Amino acid sequence: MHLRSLCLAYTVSLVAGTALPPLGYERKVLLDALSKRGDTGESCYSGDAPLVKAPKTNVWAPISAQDNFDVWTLLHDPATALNLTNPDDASQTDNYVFWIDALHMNKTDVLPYIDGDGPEPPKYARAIIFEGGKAEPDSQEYMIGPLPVSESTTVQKLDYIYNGGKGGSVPFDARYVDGVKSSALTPLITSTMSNISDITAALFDGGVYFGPSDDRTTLTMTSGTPVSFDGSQGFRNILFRLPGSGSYLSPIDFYLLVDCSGTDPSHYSIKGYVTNSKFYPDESSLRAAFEAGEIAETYVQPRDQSWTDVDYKPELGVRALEDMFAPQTIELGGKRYKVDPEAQYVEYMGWSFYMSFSRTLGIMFYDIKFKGERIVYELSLQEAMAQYAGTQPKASNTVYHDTYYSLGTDLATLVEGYDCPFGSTFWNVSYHEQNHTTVNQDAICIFEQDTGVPLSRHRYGSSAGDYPFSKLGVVKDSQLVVRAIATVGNYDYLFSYAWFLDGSFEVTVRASGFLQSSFYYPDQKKFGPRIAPATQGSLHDHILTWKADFDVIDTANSFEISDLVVVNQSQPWFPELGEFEQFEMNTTYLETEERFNLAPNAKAMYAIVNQNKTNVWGEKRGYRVVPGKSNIHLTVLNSPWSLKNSEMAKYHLAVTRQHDTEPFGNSVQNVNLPLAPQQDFSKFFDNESIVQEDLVLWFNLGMHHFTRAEDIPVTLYTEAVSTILFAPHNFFDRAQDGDLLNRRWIEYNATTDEITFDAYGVELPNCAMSLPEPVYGISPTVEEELQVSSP
Ligand SMILES: *[C@@H]1O[C@H](CO)[C@@H](O)[C@H](O)[C@H]1NC(C)=O
Ligand SMILES: *[C@@H]1O[C@H](CO)[C@@H](O)[C@H](O)[C@H]1NC(C)=O
Ligand SMILES: *[C@@H]1O[C@H](CO)[C@@H](O)[C@H](O)[C@H]1NC(C)=O
Ligand SMILES: *[C@@H]1O[C@H](CO)[C@@H](O)[C@H](O)[C@H]1NC(C)=O
Ligand SMILES: *[C@@H]1O[C@H](CO)[C@@H](O)[C@H](O)[C@H]1NC(C)=O
Ligand SMILES: *[C@@H]1O[C@H](CO)[C@@H](O)[C@H](O)[C@H]1NC(C)=O
Ligand SMILES: *[C@@H]1O[C@H](CO)[C@@H](O)[C@H](O)[C@H]1NC(C)=O
Ligand SMILES: *[C@@H]1O[C@H](CO)[C@@H](O)[C@H](O)[C@H]1NC(C)=O
Ligand SMILES: *[C@@H]1O[C@H](CO)[C@@H](O)[C@H](O)[C@H]1NC(C)=O
Ligand SMILES: *[C@@H]1O[C@H](CO)[C@@H](O)[C@H](O)[C@H]1NC(C)=O
Ligand SMILES: [Cu+2]
Repeated sequence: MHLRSLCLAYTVSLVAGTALPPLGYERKVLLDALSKRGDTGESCYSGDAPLVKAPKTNVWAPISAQDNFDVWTLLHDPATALNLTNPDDASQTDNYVFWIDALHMNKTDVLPYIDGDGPEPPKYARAIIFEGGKAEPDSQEYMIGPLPVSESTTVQKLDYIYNGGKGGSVPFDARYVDGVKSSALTPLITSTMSNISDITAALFDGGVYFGPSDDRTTLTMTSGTPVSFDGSQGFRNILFRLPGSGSYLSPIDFYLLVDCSGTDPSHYSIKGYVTNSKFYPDESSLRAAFEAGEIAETYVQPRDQSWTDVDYKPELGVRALEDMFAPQTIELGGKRYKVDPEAQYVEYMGWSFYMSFSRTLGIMFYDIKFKGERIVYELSLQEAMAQYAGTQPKASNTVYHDTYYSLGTDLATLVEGYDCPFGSTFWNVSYHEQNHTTVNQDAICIFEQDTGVPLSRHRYGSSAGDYPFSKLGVVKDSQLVVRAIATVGNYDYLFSYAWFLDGSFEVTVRASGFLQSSFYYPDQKKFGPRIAPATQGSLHDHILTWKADFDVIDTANSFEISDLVVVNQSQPWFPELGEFEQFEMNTTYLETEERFNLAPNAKAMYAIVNQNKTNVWGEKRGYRVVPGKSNIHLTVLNSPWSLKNSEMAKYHLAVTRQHDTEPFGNSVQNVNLPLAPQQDFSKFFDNESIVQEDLVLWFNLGMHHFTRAEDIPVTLYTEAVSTILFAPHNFFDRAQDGDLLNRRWIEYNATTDEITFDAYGVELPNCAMSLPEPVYGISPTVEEELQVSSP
């Protein structure tokens, strides 16, 4: 048995070196290659994951294309009296559909179905309708059901999931800035910028803006959110940039501040201009300063943006042996997980779960069980927020809530072998736009991977041979990963959910993609370093909030805190020490709903336990919260841009009582309501008891993004990563590794000098393919290579 017999050779010869293949190409090549068996052995690739039938209907599944179409049709039926206009023809003062998605299922209705003989709960859609045609224009959300549409289907206002006081209504000025809303502002911007085109051309290397569809335009504009504080005013703080694929990294030093409250564009006005860190309230003051020579730009954005491309840059030099195919994860023995692609149901090594998808939250997990016992009812991302720091108007006025941008619709095709290992299982996601449904192909991948470390091991005995015998046990580790990548504008958030053999599971988020950067001001380095000729990397926070509705065995759970405390104690057998310091655990239970931060020095252990279920040792069965990398919360807690609409991001952890009326930590148009939120997460904490109740844990992952030159061209996943692990804690009577056959048990008898070696029948598959011959001889060192390649 030789490691060199692995079946990577085909991938080496067929995949490496091909020029820019279309997406999915590598996968096809691999499958073709692996299905062509070599003469000398069998393929290691054993095809698709075995199928399994999900025990129940996936009641959390997205609504079908047909249901969406029928809901769309019902909403537009004059009898429904919503007075809707086709969105493509709509103006701000019309009523039109923003989007349709599945409504979150009430847990109260679902549990009797998945746990007993209860009826399958009815499915509902939710629809956000922009109602500009009303006396008080707003956005109103509706619930439509039961589905499929029938005579009993009703269209009702969807208010019960929001606690801001206005239910599903969002004032016009806080509404999502769609094409209709942004084009209403275009004439004013176009006129304003046209009138100063001589100034911008002189300052910004010919940069002019005559509107989005004018051939002379050489600038592009962008504005952040929020665009309102409480829905009673609308504004836009616009930044101009160079257009192109690297626009995010090519800002110029020019900002336009606009008042655009209400639906009537004739009332929109310019509040002022900002450049050179100075504010000019009107064109004449800007022009006067320009003509007096008071405005000048030291730095110039390069028009050529090829430096922002994530392509091969030979000017960085050559690395020895890097032209060889890199190591890969391959499921050598065949796929060890089962799927029901129809029901989006997965089983792996004792785990089972259903998956769902929403256009705002992306992928979600339901009814997560290990060895038949429920651990988590729901695990889902709730928000991906980012808040920027900076003195200039755009950075200061940037708080992103990516659910606002329908993060789920940005899960796109994954590149096999690069985003996910070769041979992964790929699933599509689909979402609805108007009366049709869009499929994003291969946007979710599932694969099992080698973690590269053993799960557990121990060696007894000594190599010196002074023990009569030695023994060594070592268990192979691996994990199933479900992954998706959401490219929301500039950022590529990579979400991985890993399911471990011992009953642990881990959530990881990584960020790559372009920084939202600022123009470079040498006196503003406190907001980030210079990272390109005229670009500053803007300091910012990413905070991503998850909901984990734990049901440890059942819904009666408690939140346990085991705090390490140092106490002075005396022990009678050490009379000479008197009182001396010891540390012990002070275990308590959170009594009421609370938000809190992780204890410093990780001195507290947190666990969700079922006080009423004990293991064989009489200990309460639970799951531990094991913080990982970069468990942070939002830095600024009292910013007007994120005051009350970002409450979910302000603590590391929060525990609430589960309610059907509190399915989400945030609402999708909350970003424009910092002072009068539609959903105020802090209101969840109303002193309800959480001892042996149905608990929800909300946790935050993220990064304080201390920007750096290495964020060019894009942020690297190595550093921009945050993780959290959940691990069984007295949930079992012992570690769940004893039942794994992928292990070695080695015994050595010093008397007889005999070694016995047990592989439990699990052998390395012999695919009988040879890897390229190694290059023998002494090759140059890195230093020698650098001397050769340096000019
Ligand atoms: C229907 O909407 C239009 C705008 O699209 C509006 O002018 C009209 O007044 C509305 N009709 C009713 C009955 O509300
Ligand atoms: C979910 O529960 C809430 C609160 O009881 C109720 O108002 C709502 O109608 C339920 N939703 C569905 C879809 O049944
Ligand atoms: C631009 O200039 C024209 C002509 O002077 C003027 O009518 C218009 O109001 C100006 N636009 C703005 C936004 O000031
Ligand atoms: C994904 O979508 C493509 C194109 O619509 C379809 O051919 C394929 O069967 C889908 N895959 C799965 C797993 O549903
Ligand atoms: C969907 O709506 C568009 C615009 O109203 C319409 O042109 C198209 O025919 C509709 N599609 C179907 C399948 O009805
Ligand atoms: C223990 O006693 C020592 C001596 O009095 C004191 O310095 C120390 O702070 C005490 N530690 C704690 C945890 O109270
Ligand atoms: C244990 O924790 C409780 C609750 O926080 C606290 O009242 C008590 O003082 C702690 N005990 C010790 C020894 O620190
Ligand atoms: C524990 O379980 C018993 C038996 O099922 C039940 O009667 C009791 O109410 C439970 N206690 C708690 C605190 O959940
Ligand atoms: C919370 O409830 C407890 C009893 O359940 C009560 O003693 C306490 O005063 C309440 N706190 C607040 C802030 O309402
Ligand atoms: C080692 O081998 C000797 C001789 O066969 C035997 O007596 C002894 O029991 C063995 N020791 C162990 C630990 O198996
Ligand atoms: Cu960042």
